[in-house]
Amino acid sequence: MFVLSVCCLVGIQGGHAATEGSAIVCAPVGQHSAVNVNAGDLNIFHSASPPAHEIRELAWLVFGISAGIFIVVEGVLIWSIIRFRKRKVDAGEPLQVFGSNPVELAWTIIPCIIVLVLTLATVRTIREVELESAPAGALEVDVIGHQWWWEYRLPAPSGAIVVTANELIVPVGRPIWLSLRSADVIHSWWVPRLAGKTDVIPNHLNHTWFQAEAEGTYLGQCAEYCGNQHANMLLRVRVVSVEAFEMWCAAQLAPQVADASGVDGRALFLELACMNCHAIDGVSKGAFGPNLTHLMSRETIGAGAAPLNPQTLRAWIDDPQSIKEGCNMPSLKLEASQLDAVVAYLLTLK
Ligand code: HEC
Ligand SMILES: [Cu+2]
Repeated sequence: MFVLSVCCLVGIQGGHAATEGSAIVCAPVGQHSAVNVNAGDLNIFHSASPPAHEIRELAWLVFGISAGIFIVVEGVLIWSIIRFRKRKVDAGEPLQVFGSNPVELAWTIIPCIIVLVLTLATVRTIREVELESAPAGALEVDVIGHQWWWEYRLPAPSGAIVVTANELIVPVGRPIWLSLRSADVIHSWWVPRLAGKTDVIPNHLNHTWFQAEAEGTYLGQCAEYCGNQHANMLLRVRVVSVEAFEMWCAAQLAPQVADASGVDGRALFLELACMNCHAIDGVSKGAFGPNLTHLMSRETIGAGAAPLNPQTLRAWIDDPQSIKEGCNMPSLKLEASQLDAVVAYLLTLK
């Protein structure tokens, strides 16, 4: 019992410590860390969506029961240490009890009831968190985990599919049904304030859902160790109004505006290896790296490794390893003039 209570407490407190605090996702962004794009609330107790509420309530229940057990067990322990401590005048041995049926029954039945209550509460939570199929009216989003970034595919109101990376933009108040797949190893999609962790497994389709109650940016991170840049595989869900979502979709589907500043860079993008790994609508079809069609609509680069701005973009193209060491994009060792042209082109991808 004592072990059980301590384990429960440590478990809960561990979970608490790991989710509390503002900026625990400290990406090593090197010299680009002026703005901390990853400061945000990751506290499971600040839930903002039905599955996250369920998980929070269960966490409190388990914590409450464990705390009760802890207080009773520690109380009796401390009481007996004081009551039966060694004294000058020996009070004799405490009462020795052998084979007392009431005592044996009490410490068998009470823990069984506690375990039963916890099991039932957990099963109930799992049933509410894990739905069999998409809730009515849900927006159905495909999520694909890659080492070390997230691909999203979601239908715009027109039915056309928007493909983007690392930042999921969804309308407030609408259920979001995620279908999760992996392109390589096991990842886990976890945005603590919206939903629990869901494993993203190669050759296996998993689902999860959330329904954000308020607009804002919700942060998360890959929660299953997936290789050397696992810590920089961050999640960003931007919950916006229905109108803003529709506008965002329209902008994502809009064709590129031909811009003179991008002409040379576009040619280089096609000449260099970039096009083999990256898709840009109407330009290239590479699928190994993130879709860059509307790159500049994102807030971060490299799945939260740094804020996205012209400086970090240039540093990234020059040498991605300087921002995200070990990531799967090589430095193509471009000359300064090539770098300028490619960056100028990427900056037109709004
Ligand atoms: C071998 C494949 C490969 C090549 C070649 C390649 N990239 Fe990448 N690129 C990637 C991968 C993989 C990522 C994602 C890295 C990560 O976040 O872990 C990436 C990320 C990026 C990003 C950041 C996207 C985002 O939203 O975070 C940009 C911009 C980019 N690449 C541009 C380029 C350009 C320009 C070239 C050519 C000069 C190029 N890439 C060549 C694989 C490649
Ligand atoms: Cu991962």
